[in-house]
Amino acid sequence: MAINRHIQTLDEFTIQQMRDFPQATGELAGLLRDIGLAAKRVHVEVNKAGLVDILGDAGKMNVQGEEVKKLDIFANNEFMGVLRHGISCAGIGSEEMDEVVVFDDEISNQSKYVCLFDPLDGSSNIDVNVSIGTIFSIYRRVSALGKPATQTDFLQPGNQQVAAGYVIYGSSTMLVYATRRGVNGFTLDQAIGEFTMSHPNIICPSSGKFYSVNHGNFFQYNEKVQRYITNCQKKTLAEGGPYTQRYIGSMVADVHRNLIKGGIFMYPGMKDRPNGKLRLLYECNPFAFIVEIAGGKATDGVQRILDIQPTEVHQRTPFFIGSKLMMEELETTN
Ligand code: AHM
Repeated sequence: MAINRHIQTLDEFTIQQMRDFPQATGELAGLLRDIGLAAKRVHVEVNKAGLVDILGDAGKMNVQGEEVKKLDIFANNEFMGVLRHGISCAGIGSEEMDEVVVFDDEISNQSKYVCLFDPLDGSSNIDVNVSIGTIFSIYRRVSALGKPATQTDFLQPGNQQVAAGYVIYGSSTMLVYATRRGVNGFTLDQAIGEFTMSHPNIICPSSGKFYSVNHGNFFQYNEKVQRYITNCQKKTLAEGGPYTQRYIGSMVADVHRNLIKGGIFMYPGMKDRPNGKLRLLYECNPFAFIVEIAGGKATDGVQRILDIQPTEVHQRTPFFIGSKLMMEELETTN
């Protein structure tokens, strides 16, 4: 008898997906379950922010010279701890750690996957109750199983990602992840403590009304980017304009909105910072993968983000991402 259930949890979904592949070992499903667990713990702490002494600076700088918040460290430790104790991950790279960490033990050395994380993106927004997020990227190792993972496993181009996703700690907490089979979103049902399917098969609209960019840096951008931004403002009603500027300063929230509603997000290079601010491996690549699978595009202004061969774990890149037609309009602006 077919049972009509309206609720499908993240674990049920990933296991069901795995059943379509008889050769699957369940490691990826296990990894996503571990990430979901760490995300729930971070959700609890983010929601306590203000009640307990978790707000504010930790009093040190990270490897990129940025202030570290206490919640950054908490989130990093949670993801690190859960994955280290799981059986599906051979090592992780994180915004909060100078070097990648390889879990060199008998079980982890057999694990097929490595992960890269921004444990808490948008953390300068933590103290003011604005949505923040976690971003993750999963690769199949290229080094031999049975041995510790190597740096090469982490320095693969984004087009080699097996899965990528993000968690948004917003008015509700959501986990969105993509594999080559599609993008699906799960909202945390606090009554049962599970991520449940809420946004099946997300498709990014081919165009939208939103453009997201830090206007304060306008005169730091090159002329092409300035012209594109000005064109967004000059669009007539008949052209679907003028576009609306929406910029939270929390990329997870900005890109999530544009993914669902249609729009373009830009963090261009600047005169004094030609590579911009955002990190290729754990900020841009995962979003580029998700948005491309959903039908959108992502570039560094010249080439596809996913085709960039990384050379360093913490390297930065200019970043343009969003609805296909808006991206094409940017590309043809001169
Ligand atoms: P963070 O990891 O220090 O929070 O920096 C990343 C964030 C992104 O979420 C956001 O898009 C960007 O920094 C905002 O930067 P700016 O304030 O320069 O516009």
